[in-house]
Amino acid sequence: MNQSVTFLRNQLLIGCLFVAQQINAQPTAATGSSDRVRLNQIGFYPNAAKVAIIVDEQGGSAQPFQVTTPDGKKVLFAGMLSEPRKNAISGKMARTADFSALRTTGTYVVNVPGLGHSYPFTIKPSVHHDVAVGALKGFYYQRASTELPENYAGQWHRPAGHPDNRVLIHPSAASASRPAGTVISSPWGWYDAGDYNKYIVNSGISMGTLLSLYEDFPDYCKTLTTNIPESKNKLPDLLDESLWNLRWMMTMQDPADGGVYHKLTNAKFDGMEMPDKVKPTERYVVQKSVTAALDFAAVMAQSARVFKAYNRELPGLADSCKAAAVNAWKWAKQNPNALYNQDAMNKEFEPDVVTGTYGDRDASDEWIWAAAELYLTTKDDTYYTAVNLFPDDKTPLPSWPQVRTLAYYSLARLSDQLTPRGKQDMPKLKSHITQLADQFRQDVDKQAFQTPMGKTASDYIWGSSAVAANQGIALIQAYRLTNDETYLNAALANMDYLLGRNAVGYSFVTGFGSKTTMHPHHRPSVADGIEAPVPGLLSGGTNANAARQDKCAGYTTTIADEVYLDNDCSYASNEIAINWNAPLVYLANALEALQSKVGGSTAKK
Ligand code: 9MR
Ligand code: 9MR
Repeated sequence: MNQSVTFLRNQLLIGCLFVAQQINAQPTAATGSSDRVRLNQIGFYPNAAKVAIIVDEQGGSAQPFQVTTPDGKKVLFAGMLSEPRKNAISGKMARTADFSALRTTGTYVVNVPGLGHSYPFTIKPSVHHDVAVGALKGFYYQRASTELPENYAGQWHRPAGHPDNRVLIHPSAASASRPAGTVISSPWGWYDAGDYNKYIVNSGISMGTLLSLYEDFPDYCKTLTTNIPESKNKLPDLLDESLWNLRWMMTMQDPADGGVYHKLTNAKFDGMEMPDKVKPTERYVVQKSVTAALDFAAVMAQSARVFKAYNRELPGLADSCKAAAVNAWKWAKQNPNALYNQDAMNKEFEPDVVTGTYGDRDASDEWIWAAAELYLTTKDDTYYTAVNLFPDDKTPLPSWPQVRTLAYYSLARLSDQLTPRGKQDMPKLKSHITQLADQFRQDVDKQAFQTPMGKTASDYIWGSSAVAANQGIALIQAYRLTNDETYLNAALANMDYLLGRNAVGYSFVTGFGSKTTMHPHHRPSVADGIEAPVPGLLSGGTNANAARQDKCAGYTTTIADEVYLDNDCSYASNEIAINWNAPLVYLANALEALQSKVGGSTAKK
């Protein structure tokens, strides 16, 4: 920020404080809390943009607002609401209360005379620290095959479930050395979501996202502690947590041929019971798939890099990961058409499997991701040239069926380690990433909620919270390439979205915020008899098609950015999942790591 801007800002602040005192001298009638004031319910960094959105505003006359202590007695800031802006999705009008100039540490509310005040929030450094740590701890609560003792899990402690030490080879996965019914051991890993199955494809992007957080911010990540059983060992907790799932993933590779089973699953979903209370039933590994093999190869290759530094603590692990990656890649080369098609599989084999499919009709992006990670780990150009890294000008937002851009992130991150062949493409690669981020950053100030999330109704899909978080990651990747803080400010705005500045007024992170998801489609949260849901889990969130998809009763609207039901029947808008939590972990922790760089109001460009 240049000096004259700082000066103007200080003048404005002094002016506001002066007005504030006057207002204080003539107190307005006290108003209660209002759900119409939407903001990040956790709070704001002192130097960052601070915005609340007043929804359902008809507009008209100029209207003041104040930021006060929660008791309303002390006014810290006074300003005017913006002119109304139209929400392009709902057509509803909203106004902005921008109090970015208030930088004084404390806990406050935004008060709109005649309307009411917001939930309390805090302005302080490291304001997202607890939610950043809590989201990572969320993975601990998802651990399969282990007890969660009270000293780590608090009131959510529970006995072990799903030991997975006697898992059957499903007929679809039979091979010469492992005929159908062969028993293998495949314990550990994280439960995928609200269900208790374990899926390689979804583990792939989740692991890639967490390991990328580590590779992007290693020093910061070493300071993160989550109070898990491994907290006292020499590894950062982020890596210990990732290892819990990595070790499971390794068991999913057939040592005979390098192929990787698509998932470890029941034939049917478990009931809504605790892990140790579900009806005993067979667990199977099913068909090897090319998407599973390639996502696995990418994760193993990246793990080989990350865990190399811990060879003393984990002797041989990095080498095993590298070998696993190479073997999975070789299998994929021999089986490029082995897509996972559950319906076709069920026609051919018994028993039918009806759990999550993570089926994907196009593996070209998985090829790109695996090739890039293998190339970065081995420095072998043949991986790089095995695929067309830039099949078109697109840079798709990462999601479980679309992992191309994860390759771009990794190549950009390690650009100083590329071979000459890879270096050639760097300018192109960088422009792919910045073009993606530019789409999200563009016109944020024209949006009703002042967030990149929700510029288009198509953002509101199953797991839309992860759309917001992954947009945030794309913006942070662009910031890392350019040092342009406007990318960072836009990423922070999506954090605000997730924590309450949105069209439904919920913080989608369990346990964080005043009005937050209480009834996620999450078996332990439903069955444990504890009122509070397991904390640190990201609800999938608003989903325009949820009513049709889960047929839960109680949806009251079809407006795309408002279809959300905090009810455990709503698995299409209120489940939790590891591939949604992982980008939350990335976004929250990256913002914490970069907090000294965020700044300015959203209006400043
Ligand atoms: O609990 C299941 C959840 O994890 C899945 O996302 C969802 C869609 O596949 O299915 C849920 O299971 C429901 C099943 O599909 C239909 N019968 C009721 C199950 C629990 O609500
Ligand atoms: O996240 C998945 C979403 O993209 C799909 O539309 C949906 C239906 O196939 O499935 C979601 O994944 C679920 C998985 O199939 C089973 N475990 C719970 C996942 C989150 O709902």
